[in-house]
Order: sequence, then structure tokens, then C-alpha cells
Amino acid sequence: MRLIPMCNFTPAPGSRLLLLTLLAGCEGQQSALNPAGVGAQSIATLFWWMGGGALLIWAVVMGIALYATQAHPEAHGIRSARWLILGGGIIFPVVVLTALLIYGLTLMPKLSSSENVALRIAVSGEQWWWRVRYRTEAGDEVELANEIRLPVGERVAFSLTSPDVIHSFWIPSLGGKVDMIPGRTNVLVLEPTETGTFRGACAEYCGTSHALMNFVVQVMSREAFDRWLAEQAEPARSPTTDLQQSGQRAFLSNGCGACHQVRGTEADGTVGPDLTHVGSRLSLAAGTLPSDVDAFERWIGHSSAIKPDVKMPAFGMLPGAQLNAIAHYLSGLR
Ligand code: HEC
Ligand SMILES: [Cu+2]
Repeated sequence: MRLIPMCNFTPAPGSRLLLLTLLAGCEGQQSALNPAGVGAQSIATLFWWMGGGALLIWAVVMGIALYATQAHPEAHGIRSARWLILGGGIIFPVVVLTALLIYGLTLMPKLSSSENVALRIAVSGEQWWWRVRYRTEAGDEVELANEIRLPVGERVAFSLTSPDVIHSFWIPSLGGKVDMIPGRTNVLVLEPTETGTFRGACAEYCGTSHALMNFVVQVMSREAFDRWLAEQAEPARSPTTDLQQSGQRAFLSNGCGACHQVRGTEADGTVGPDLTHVGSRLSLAAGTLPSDVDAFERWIGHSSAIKPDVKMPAFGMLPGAQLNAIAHYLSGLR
């Protein structure tokens, strides 16, 4: 049951903008109406039943209202008029709404059960990025940022928390949203059913750059996932070219390591994202920039212009050649 036929029809020019705005959520990587997970599927089905129920009640009420304005006052006795009001105004809506409520409530235990979980991931919402921690089979903790990869068809439990303000973790294509509350750990269980790339967002206003904290979710086969996690668990690659080497020296001597960790080097800060494999990420700065040398250079020189109030100082005072070398070093950290 999808909106696709509706998305294809061509409206009159005047109403086009409004319709485009309304229907922009029909499809794509961030749509609750285009589900690719068990939770999202139930929520979408519930949405359609709710929408159908609302439409039905609306049609019946409008029908009765129209009839009442057209009918002669003598057409009904006082008794049948009373039954019409009782039936259409109370009994019918109560039955429809109760059925919808019961249906909605029966979905909840299934959505929150953490039985048969194959993978646990800890995610912390920060101003304005996502700290993501996996644990390998060997028990090592692997930290990355703004990116989540999942094996398809397996149940995964997210432990959600926050060190600063309330954020809300939401991957519309895979399931419902859950708040990340300082001092508390909430659990969300998701089960992706299709491979592909999806988008997650913060769904609770958390400060100036709330709209600039997104993340990429990639659902892949179990083998590809295991390979990826093993790569992420490795320490950082050593720089190979002269440019990358001078970039690493500039990175270490300008204090980046006070906030950022690059496993295998002396940089061990924990304020900002772990950069051990930052070159392999699908986006930079929580979905704000693409991940290429150019974007690294812009970010390091102009972080606060790109993301207002960001908790990383802009390093625009560094000579251009140094910024460029650091950008080459970081994008080589694959
Ligand atoms: C005061 C702490 C601090 C210092 C110093 C700092 N950063 Fe950051 N950095 C951050 C924070 C916090 C973020 C997350 C910003 C966001 O996306 O909201 C970040 C994000 C980044 C990112 C994007 C990472 C990602 O996964 O998207 C890069 C790259 C980066 N910093 C490089 C550097 C470099 C290079 C330096 C030194 C020239 C540096 N940082 C110095 C705190 C710091
Ligand atoms: Cu947030």
C-alpha cells in the first residue's frame, strides 16, 4: 500500500507547489511511508489504517450533515432523529476509534521487544553529531561517527543516550524514533529488511545546528558488514605520500588531537568524533558535507560558518598549504 500512484499524477500548476511539499515525503532515503524495516512497516500500515479511519468518519459525518440540511424537518420523528445522532455521532466514532486504538496497542510489544537481538550498537547524540560505538566479536570497542552500517534481516538493539541535551534518534525508513536523554539509556530495536542507503536525523530540537545533525545508514549483507567492521577495528593507516605525512605532522602539532582520536597515533581526544577511518565515511560533519579532500579543507578552515555554534574552532588562521595537507592526510584515513 504505497503512495506511488498519487506521486505520479500531475496537478494544476497553482497547486503544484503545495502538493510537492506535501508529497515530498512519499519516497526516498528518509521516508516513513517507504518502509525498509519491520518497525517502519508496522508504523506505515498503522498510518494507512488511521488515515482510512479518519476519512471514513469524515465521509459519514459530512453525509449526515448534508442530509440534515436537505431533509424536511417533518421527514423524521424525534425518535429516529435521536438515533441518527446517537449512531452517527457517538456509536460509530467510538467503534472505529476503539478498533484503531486496539490495533495500535497490539503493535507496541512487537516493536519494543529485544529478544533475538544479533547486534548491539551504542549511539550518543551530541551537539551536533552522533557518536557510534560497536563491539567486535573479539570484544574490542570500535568508535566512529555519523554513520551506521547494519546487516540485513537481523535484529539490532540501539542503546541511546546523550551527554548534553535531549536529542531524538530517528531512521524513518527503518522504524520509530526514540529520545536520547542525558542520564538515561533508552533502547530501540530495529530490523532492516532491505539493503540500501538510508538517512537518519535528529527529531528533537537540540540547539542552533539541530537541522545539521544527520547520519547515513547503510544496510548490507552479513559478509560485507563483517568485512567493514573488521576494517573499522584496525588502527589508522600510516600516511604514505609526502603531502599526507606533512598533513599528519600539522594535525598533531595544531592541537587537533586534544579533541580527536586517531587510533595508532598520539591523538587521543574524545571531545569530537573519532577520526581513525574518517576518510572512509560517506559524509562529513553529520551529513553536512560530502567526504572528499575539498570538503575536509573547507570544514577545517570554516567549521563555524558551515555549522553555526559548532563545538570545534575554525582553523582558518592556518596557512592554506597546511590546511590542504591535513585534508589529504584525513581523507587518506580509509
Ligand atoms: C575543541 C575541540 C576540537 C578541536 C581542537 C578540533 N576539533 Fe574537529 N571536531 C570537533 C567536534 C565537536 C566535531 C563535531 C562537529 C559536528 O559535526 O558538529 C569535529 C568534527 C571534525 C571533523 C568531521 C568528522 C566527521 O566524522 O564528520 C573533522 C574532519 C575534524 N573535526 C577535523 C579537525 C582537525 C583537522 C582539527 C585540527 C586542525 C580539529 N578537528 C580540531 C572538535 C574539535
Ligand atoms: Cu539533536
